[in-house]
Amino acid sequence: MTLTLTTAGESHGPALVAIVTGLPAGLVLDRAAIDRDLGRRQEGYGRSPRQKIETDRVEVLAGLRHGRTLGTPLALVVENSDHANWEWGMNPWPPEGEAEGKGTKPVTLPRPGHADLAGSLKYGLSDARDALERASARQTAVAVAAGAVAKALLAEIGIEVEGRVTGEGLEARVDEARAERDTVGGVVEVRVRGVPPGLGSYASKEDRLDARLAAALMGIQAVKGVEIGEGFELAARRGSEAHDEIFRDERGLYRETNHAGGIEGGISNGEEIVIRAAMKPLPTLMRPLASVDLETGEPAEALVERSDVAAVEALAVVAEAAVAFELARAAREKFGGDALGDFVSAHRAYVERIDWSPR
Ligand code: EPS
Repeated sequence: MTLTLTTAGESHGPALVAIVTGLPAGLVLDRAAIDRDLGRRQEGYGRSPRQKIETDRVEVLAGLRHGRTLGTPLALVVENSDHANWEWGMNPWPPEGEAEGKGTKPVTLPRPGHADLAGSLKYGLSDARDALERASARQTAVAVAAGAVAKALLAEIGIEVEGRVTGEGLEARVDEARAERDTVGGVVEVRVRGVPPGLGSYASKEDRLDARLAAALMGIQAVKGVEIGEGFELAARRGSEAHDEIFRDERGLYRETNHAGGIEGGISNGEEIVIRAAMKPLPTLMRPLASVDLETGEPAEALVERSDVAAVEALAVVAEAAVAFELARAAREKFGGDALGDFVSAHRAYVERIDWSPR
């Protein structure tokens, strides 16, 4: 039994779509909780004025009845309200009548750092909009909805996932960058409590929980680095300062440190999972970088279009969703079950066998 997520949708197309398969039957979903995460993703300092156009809400088209999963594919939809301004430019079908609204002029000025150039070359595009629309981080809205579903499943076995921005002074950095018509990135951290030892495996590289979580985070737009536990810092330490010694008291086995970030040998070890992602500054600058007009071959300034100055706080929510989804997938593999109760019972039997409880 595994969990899968397939998404579709362009930034200014009619809607974003996700299909989640492999959920057990009987999981209660709370619409308000999903919408709350969609709202959290839209907040944050430095976001584009687009966030005022849209108030994201989830629609469910399949797999749910009266708020309970059916154990069948769950189909989620988040509409793009902004599509109303792009009806000609992003019409799935050849539009009728005069070109009108946004997206009608081909994009030929690739932004360094965006998918514009590489996407145009790869797919043979004369309008980089065909690349940038799907490459856009707008897509993360529906991934957050799927993540909220994963969090509901994880909560049934006592696992909690929480993302946050690390460091301080984001607002000042955003204000400064905005004034200079520039952009900023940042670092987010996701912590997961209640994960028993034993999710993931060293059997193959595809099974390793650290590799899977890293791939989940690297799959998010603008993420350029991932670190688990003390990650890069460990490289400079001695073994005696880098590993988490093992102790036992009346409650069982425990560690006093968590340098490893809760994963050893590609397997969760029962400690808190701690994982960080570094986001590069967004590539759409109001003071554009040097580029080349792909139509004329002449030097030019990169495309300027409405964008965020920073989306780091949004990334914290998106990263939380991505980590939750991947952990839910690992939990489905370990505990299986067609009915929610089977899944919960298998988890309970397992933690009893290994005599583990969260601290
Ligand atoms: C994005 C550019 C901006 C962001 C968008 C991601 O969109 P627009 O060009 O329409 O202003 O607002 O993010 C969202 C719409 C969202 O909901 O997160 C990009 O190029 O990645």
